[in-house]
Amino acid sequence: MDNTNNVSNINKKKIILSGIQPSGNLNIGTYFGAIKNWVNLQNDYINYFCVVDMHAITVRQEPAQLRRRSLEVAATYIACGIDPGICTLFIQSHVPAHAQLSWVLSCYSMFGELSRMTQFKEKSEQHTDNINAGLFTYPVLMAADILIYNAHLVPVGADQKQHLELARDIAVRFNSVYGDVFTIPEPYIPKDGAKIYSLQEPDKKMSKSDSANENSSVFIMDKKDDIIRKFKRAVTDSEAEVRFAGGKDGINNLMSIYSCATGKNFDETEKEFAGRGYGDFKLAVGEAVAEVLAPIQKRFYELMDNKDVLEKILRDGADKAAYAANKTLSKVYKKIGFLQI
Ligand code: ATP
Ligand code: LTN
Repeated sequence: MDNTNNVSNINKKKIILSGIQPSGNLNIGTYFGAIKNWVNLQNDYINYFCVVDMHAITVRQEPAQLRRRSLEVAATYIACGIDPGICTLFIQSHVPAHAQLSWVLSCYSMFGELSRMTQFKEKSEQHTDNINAGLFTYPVLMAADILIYNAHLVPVGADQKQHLELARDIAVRFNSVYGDVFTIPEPYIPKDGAKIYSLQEPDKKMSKSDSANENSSVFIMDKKDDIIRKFKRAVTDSEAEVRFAGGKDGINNLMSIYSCATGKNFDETEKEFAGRGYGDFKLAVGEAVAEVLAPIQKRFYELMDNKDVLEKILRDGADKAAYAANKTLSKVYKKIGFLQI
């Protein structure tokens, strides 16, 4: 890769990188906000998709569960349609260069800018007993994940926009001192599904580490009956009109989810459910989501029954990723003046 993107750009595909933390069961927010877009983009890019286990330990994880979830998240990527034949899939901690670059970048990241990160502020409030330094420097490691592959595009949900901006600022700052070392990455935030909200508190993001109310999130691996039940219980308003409008957070969220699952726009949905109650609509959303998830679940269980295959994909992925990452790291080490012998 070696800065290369500039040199032989003409015939070369651009690079995508993204990742998800193995910090809980994946929900439809992660699917519609992130993974579905990776799948749609993968044929047009050089792709790196990782399971960011080092980010996950910024919050306490039970070791056996972290191990299991790391494999499950990788299996979910493939089950959702990520093709390991054209994408490099790997576990973040298997490529030590991410942590090495992260240290260097932390010396080019300012205390003030890290203090402004909303995710840090939110997680500090949720985990008052464990406001560790990793939680604070989390976005620096994320910048390293991205910059080490010279990624052009980073497909994420809207909540990650601020972290992406920071990664860009760090890259620009570094380049202004040492020349064109890093590609400046762009976020790719989908129009539909950029932020899926909790079914119980529709002004809050549906979050995989929110275990307070099991009806808040629909998980990718939920059974059809549970999916339908959760949508039936979704919080809405006292009107009975399926219409996208201010003050109707619950219905707006269900309309977004319906649009992600069926491809129908809001006008079409309003017409389809004109004069019908919320009960009918909620059932239709539940059925549409269950239909999208059914084939993903089937593939997931097949993959989990073939752990050897999955582990080989991840081993090969880590080798390929490490090769690219180490090239960037060497270049950075040279630029900043680390002795090469
Ligand atoms: P946690 O709650 O453990 O912090 P999370 O649910 O926010 O995790 P991440 O692993 O941080 O999930 O996010 C994975 C990807 O999915 C990111 O690109 C993120 O923007 C996206 N994403 C997560 N939740 C949603 C959501 N509710 N709507 C849209 N995108 C989402
Ligand atoms: N912070 C991201 C996860 C993440 C990520 C990345 C996303 C870690 N490293 C690199 C894109 C690119 C989140 O979703 N919470």
